Amino acid sequence: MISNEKIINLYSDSFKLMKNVLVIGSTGQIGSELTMKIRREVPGSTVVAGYIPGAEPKGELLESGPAEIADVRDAAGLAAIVDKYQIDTVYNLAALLSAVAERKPLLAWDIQMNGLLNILEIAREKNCAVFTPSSIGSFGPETPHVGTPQDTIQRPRSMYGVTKVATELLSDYYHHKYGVDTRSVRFPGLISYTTLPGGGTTDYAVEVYYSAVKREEFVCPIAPGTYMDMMYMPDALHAAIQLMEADPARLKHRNSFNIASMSFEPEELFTKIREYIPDLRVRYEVDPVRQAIATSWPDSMDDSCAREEWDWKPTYNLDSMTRDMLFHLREKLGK
Ligand code: AKB
Repeated sequence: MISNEKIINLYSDSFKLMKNVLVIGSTGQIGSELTMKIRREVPGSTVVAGYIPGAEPKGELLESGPAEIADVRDAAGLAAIVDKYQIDTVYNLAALLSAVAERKPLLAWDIQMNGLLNILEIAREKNCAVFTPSSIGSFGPETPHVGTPQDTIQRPRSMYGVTKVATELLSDYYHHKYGVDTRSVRFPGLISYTTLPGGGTTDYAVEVYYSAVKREEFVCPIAPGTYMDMMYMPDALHAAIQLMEADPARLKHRNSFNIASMSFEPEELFTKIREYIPDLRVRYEVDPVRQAIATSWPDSMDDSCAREEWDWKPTYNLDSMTRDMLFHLREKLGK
């Protein structure tokens, strides 16, 4: 066990800008944008786009930097990438989202838990910092739903939630026991126009923008009145970088910080979109699996610890996000 004093020294040494970064899951909803943002904005960084066969990087993501097969279940393959590029920071974005994880719980466990263990062991041996996102999915029905505190009951009933709580605990364990620089945020539902999410409970809040721009009827799987925390991707990316570059001496928490920017239920979102596309058509066909998950999640999280410990502050609200989403989707879809 490393003493507290030793850990503090170790951290002051490691308080530096990330340089050689591995993004595992670089072609997913978060990874595709995070990889490009670090490549563009962190001076002198090398960012390896990690992917699995069948989800190869394309276009700018492929052309603007190195790419390697990085399957979290292949410890030797990951260690070889860390050695080859002298990786100092790993963004571990490999995960099955909540609805898919309910259909494939064993695969979700394998990727989320065995994969994480591989990464943490490599980080311990090779001195890497590790960011593995948690989620509003780490909370459950007994959690206070409004103003959900940073430290509160976490008894989720979904496999996704179980793996997220275990991720938080295991990441903190490696930090306390071995001094591994693990840090994380609990992401709300993320809304973006570059890459679609796949199989989450909050996906409806992305898909409705596509339907609105394409002038197609939207079939909503979540019941009216169901509040969930949501966030626009630029704020989420900013959080993922800002936290990894925060002064470790200020961090009282690590795995994982509540971050929040907006909370809405389906009707509020549709009303906002109709301010810009008045003829948006919506029909409800509630999916019982997603609805049960959504009902068990917080309505709105309290993110005051993130604000205090590393100056977290979101930029977008529902209106500014909606204007930006519609602008970019019209361009992307040629509408
Ligand atoms: C999901 O809906 O599964 C994710 C999440 C909130 O973690 N978007």
